[in-house]
Parts: sequence; structure tokens; C-alpha cells
Amino acid sequence: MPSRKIFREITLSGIIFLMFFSLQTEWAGAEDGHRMWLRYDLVSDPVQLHQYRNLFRDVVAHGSSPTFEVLLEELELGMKGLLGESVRYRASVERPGTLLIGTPDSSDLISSLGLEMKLRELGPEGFLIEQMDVGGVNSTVIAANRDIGLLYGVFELFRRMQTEQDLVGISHQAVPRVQHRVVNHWDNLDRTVERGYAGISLWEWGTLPEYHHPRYREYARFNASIGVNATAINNVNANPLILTDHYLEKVKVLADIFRPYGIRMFLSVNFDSPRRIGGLDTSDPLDPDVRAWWKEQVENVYSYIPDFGGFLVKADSEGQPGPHGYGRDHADGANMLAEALEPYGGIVFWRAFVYDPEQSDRIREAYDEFVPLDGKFMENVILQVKNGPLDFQPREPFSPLFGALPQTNTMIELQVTQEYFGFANHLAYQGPLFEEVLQAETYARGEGSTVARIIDGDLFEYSQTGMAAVINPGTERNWTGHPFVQSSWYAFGRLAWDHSLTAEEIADEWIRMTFTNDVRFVEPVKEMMLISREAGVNYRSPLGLTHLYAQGHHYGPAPWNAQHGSRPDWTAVYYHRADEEGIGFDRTETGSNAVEQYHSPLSEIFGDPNRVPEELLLWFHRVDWDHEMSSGRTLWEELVYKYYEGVEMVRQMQDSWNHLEGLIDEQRFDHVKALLTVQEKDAIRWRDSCVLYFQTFSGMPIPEVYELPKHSLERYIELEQELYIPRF
Ligand code: BDP
Repeated sequence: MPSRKIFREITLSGIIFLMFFSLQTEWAGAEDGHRMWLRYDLVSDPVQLHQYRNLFRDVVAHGSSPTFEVLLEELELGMKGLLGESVRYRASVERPGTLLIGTPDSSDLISSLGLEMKLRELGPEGFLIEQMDVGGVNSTVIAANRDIGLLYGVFELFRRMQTEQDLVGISHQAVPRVQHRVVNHWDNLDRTVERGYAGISLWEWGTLPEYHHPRYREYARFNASIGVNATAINNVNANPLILTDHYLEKVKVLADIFRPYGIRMFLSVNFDSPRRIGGLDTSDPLDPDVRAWWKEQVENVYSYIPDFGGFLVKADSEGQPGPHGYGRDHADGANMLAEALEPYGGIVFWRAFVYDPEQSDRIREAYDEFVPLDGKFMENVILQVKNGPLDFQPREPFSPLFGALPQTNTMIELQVTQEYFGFANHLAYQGPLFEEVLQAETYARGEGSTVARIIDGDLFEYSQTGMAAVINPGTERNWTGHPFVQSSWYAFGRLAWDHSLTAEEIADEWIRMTFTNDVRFVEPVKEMMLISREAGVNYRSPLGLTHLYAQGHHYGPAPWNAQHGSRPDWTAVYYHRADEEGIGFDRTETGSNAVEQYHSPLSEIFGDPNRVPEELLLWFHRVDWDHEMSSGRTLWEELVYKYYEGVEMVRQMQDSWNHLEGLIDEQRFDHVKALLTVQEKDAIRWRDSCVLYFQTFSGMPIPEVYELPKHSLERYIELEQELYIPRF
């Protein structure tokens, strides 16, 4: 009877298949990137493992708040994962190798250690980790004034263990450099995410407030681990409905979940809410009924969320309503909201991202509009200024508003989501961009007036300080789409905590925590990350060129784009201004004179084509095609060189990555490898489209040493129409 044999064979192959399948799924669960940088796998270096096991044989922890509960959970997770052992709690320090955790309020032992002076300097969120004698017993102490400081301390300890650092004799004190370390989500209430690229919105409005998806806590935990202490969960292009009870009931649940992790809830609000949902016929900020309406709303929000952070506002920008619509200025608008929030300790993040198609130079606008208002904003308003004067381009000079507002609290807004960096398809670590802008010299008060010193309040003594980043996590298992977008989220948090860290140090930490401590992997990947931003600049818009994107989606190239309804400032030709003579935007005295918005000597340096950093040349100047560059090449040759270099840098990244096979899990290895192939294709498309298009003006050849463009210019122009690219 053949059927029996067949049956046996089927069963056998079925079992083998099932075994294979279950192995696959288990593997998928293990290394799909969901754990981000908090993997807590067993410490792989036996010497370090031995050291940590000896240092943390016992734990004495004093506290009882919800934050403390979270801390205990983290402690168990971390110790179990990293050391392979559960935490052994003791009531008091009994033997060497004890980790003592507490605040002076919760622990008599901590108050007996003579730490008062040190603790005084740590403020509400700082912490110290120190090895010291506790009643004759050598112990490691994590102390802080509040439990949230302790939680940050535990994360710091685990960061050091994850990166396998020596902890003997540790003595570390940390205080965040800015007060408000905020992530911004551009999530809509229909769960689409503007510029998101990683699935749909994290917030399940349909099942809230009843269902508390586990990812809400996970999300809060990741943010807390890098010191983020605030979140604005909805799009700045805000739906007024967010202020209705229907939504507030749901927002309240999220706020309750985030609170133990030290994260305060903010909401983006629509300036026209009084008209749109309040039944008023105006939203004029000076109208008494409008002011009363906002006060009522604020009271209502606080009835749900007693520690509510405040509002984030995009007003009079890209079609969003604002005070201008009622003949008022930004200070009138911001102060109206600030006044309503003030009694509760709430604040307003008022965005300075404004521009107008009527203006001769879009990038001048925010400065021209806000500088005359300096000193007119209430103390609980912070102006939220994008890092550059345009819009999160691969490279821009810093916004001249940094340094021009001595009497207005000013914070920076960065972008982690890769709107202009190839969505979630390209590897583009943003650490170098963040570092570049934070360390930029503004000369606002002479030398040493860096953007970092302005936003941390040091230079102008701001009463409120902050840093924000637009992040993109969605329902993708790995949160961010491209596994390396996680690194920019991580970098933002670390820099908001301490802006003196370098992109390189942060990359080193992130790689070790996210992948492995194996230096054969760490070193080449760090190198890749550090060149990735410059690669992106080179293949898209080198030498100060900018905004050569196809309309709407901002993914592929369209330097030829000359038409967008009535908005010239949304086209590419507006920015590059190429013709037979030359290329670039004249922003010197003979042009829009935007250079005057910078402090001397920067205004002179930027204003001189021979002194401006070449990476910003075409941002500030219009120059001839045969302008001589420092390399000895003509501008045309340099431009071609940079575009080709951009592609070569991607190939270099590919080559490095391909040599790393086997050093990490297959799943993430293969994912990144495939994405780098996508990136190479896209980089070539960018390079060829731009070089061929600009060649129609320069009339000069592409030097023979370079590979030929893949297609003709006509074909690339066709591709812009043919390729469907989802907008969000
Ligand atoms: C631009 C984005 C747009 C945002 C806007 C903003 O293209 O989707 O709404 O910034 O920051 O970069 O408000």
C-alpha cells in the first residue's frame, strides 16, 4: 500500500517544515529590531560579566512611587538579561557588591551618605552613580532627588553594561542640559502619519481608552531611556477635534501610561479651534470670548491630565490658521494660549516655521517676522525653531534666529524622520547633522556663542529651554522602518540630555547596544554612519544646493521642477536658479541680502564667495560655471565630482556592510543589505538626474573618468511621473 509511505513522507516533511518554520519565527521574534537599543542580552565579555556579577550581587532599593515601580521592573529586566541572574533584594547593605538605590526622601541610608552638596546640583532630573563606602561596605550608589532621576540613573548604568564598560570606581554625575526634551509626532487622528514611513500611527484611537496596547509602555520606556521627558502626540497640522472630550479621554490614558516614565503630554492645537469646534464666529486672539474659550478648554484638559505640558502650535504656516488671519501678530497668538496655560504651569511651543509665497526669499521670513517681536512673548512661551532657515534639508546653515532673540525663549526643532533623506529606505544617521548645528558658531555674543549655548539658556539666560525632534515611529515591528533611523532617535535624546556628546560617541553606544560589542562590527559600522549624512548631501544637493525634490513626496529628484501652482517657493528652480551663466541663489547685498541676518563676522564670511565654506557656496551665492574652487576644479567639475562621490560613498557603505555578514543576526543584516541596494539605485538616479539637468545649462562635459549616466535626462524626467511614491 503506497499510501502509508506517502503519508509518512508527508508527515516527515511536514514536521521538518514545521520545525524550520518555528525556528524562523522564533528568530524573527528575537532580532526584528523591536527591542531597539534596550536589548539586554547577556554580557558577552566574560571579564566584564564577572565584574558586574560581583558588583551587583545584592540590591537595596528604597522607594514606592509609580516611577519607582517602573525602575524595579527595569532593574529586573536588565539584570536578568545582562547578567543572567534575577535581582536579589536585601533590606540593608550587608556585603560588598551591593547596588544601593534611593533618594534622600525615600532612603535613610542615602541621606546618611553626605551627598547633600552633590545632590543639590542635580536638580529634579539629575542623578549620580558612585562607588563608595556604605557603612564599611563597598557599594555602588545610584542617588537622585526624585525617582525619575533614579530611573535615568538605572538606564545609564545599563547603557554602560550594554557597552561593556569598566564600572569599578565609577563616579558619574549627570544633569540634563535643557528642560524640555520633546519628541513630536506628526500623527493624524485617522492614524496616517505625515512623513512617517513606518506603518500607521502608534495611537489606536479606535480602541482607546479601553485597550492599552503594550506598545504605549514600550514607547515610553525607550524615550525615558534616553532622557526624553515630553511628547506631542499629534500632527502640527492639527485637527481641532483633539480638544474634544471624546479624544481627551483617550489622551488621558496615554498620559497616565507615560507619566511614570517621566514623560509629559503635550498636544498640537489648531489655532482656529474656537471657530471650528467652539461655535464662535472668530478665533481672534484679542477677542474676549475667544480668550475665555481657550481658558475653558485648558481647564478641561487639566481635569483629565493634571500635569499636562501644554500646546504645540503651527500657525500662519503652510495654510494653517493663525493670528495673521485676524490682523494680529505671533506674540498676540502665543500669549493668548500662554495666559490660559500659565495658572497650571503649562507652556506653549510656538513654531517659527513660517514663510510666504509673496516674499522674495523664503528663508528670510522667520527672522524678519520674529525678531521685531523679541521680548513680547510671555515667559511660558518657547519659540520652536527648525535647525535651518528652510526646512530640514540635508544641509543648511543654522537658522539666524539662533542668536537673534535674546529676550525670547528659543528652542531647536530637529527631524529624525527622514523626510528629505530617502524616507525609511536610506541609511542616513542624523548625528553629524545635529552636531553640526549645535556646535555652529553664531557670534551672537562674540566667540563661543554656539547654537548649543543659546538653546541651553546659557547665553541669554532663557527661563525655559528645550530641544524637540520630529520622530516617525509607527506600527512597524522595528518602530522606524529603516533599522538605522533608530540611531537618529537615540542621538536626539542623548544630545538633548547632553549636547556636548559627539555624533561619533553616540554612534558607538548605539551600535553596541543595538547590535554587538564586536569591534569588527562596531568600527566599520560607525564609519558608515558617520559618512552617511554627507553621502546623502552629495548625491542630492552638494555645495549648498537645496530642495531639488520632486513635489509633494520629497523622495526622488526633480531639479527641473518649475511649476507648483502659485507657489514658486515650492519648486526646485526657485532654489538653484541655474542658467547658462551659472547657478546658485544670491543672498548677498546684490541679492536678497539674507546674509545680513547673521552676526558679524559671519555675515561677511557668508557674504564672500571666496570665504564662505564651500559646502554652503550656492546657498549664499550665484556663481559662474567656471568659478574656481579650492580643489583647483571649476564649479561645474566640482559639482559633478560631488555627485559622483555621493554614489561612491553609498557603494563604500555597501561594501563595508557586505563584509559584516555573520557578525550579527541574519534578519537585520539582510534587511540593511537590501536597503543599501535600494539606496545605491536611488543615489544614481539623483546623481544622473541632477548632473544631466545642470549640464543643459553649463554646456560642459562630464569628465571621462566617470561612469556614464544610466539613462538620458528625458528618461529621468519621465521616471518622476512613472514612479508612484506614497506621500506619507
Ligand atoms: C515640512 C513638511 C510638512 C510639515 C512641515 C512642518 O513637508 O509635511 O507639515 O514641514 O514642519 O517639511 O510644519
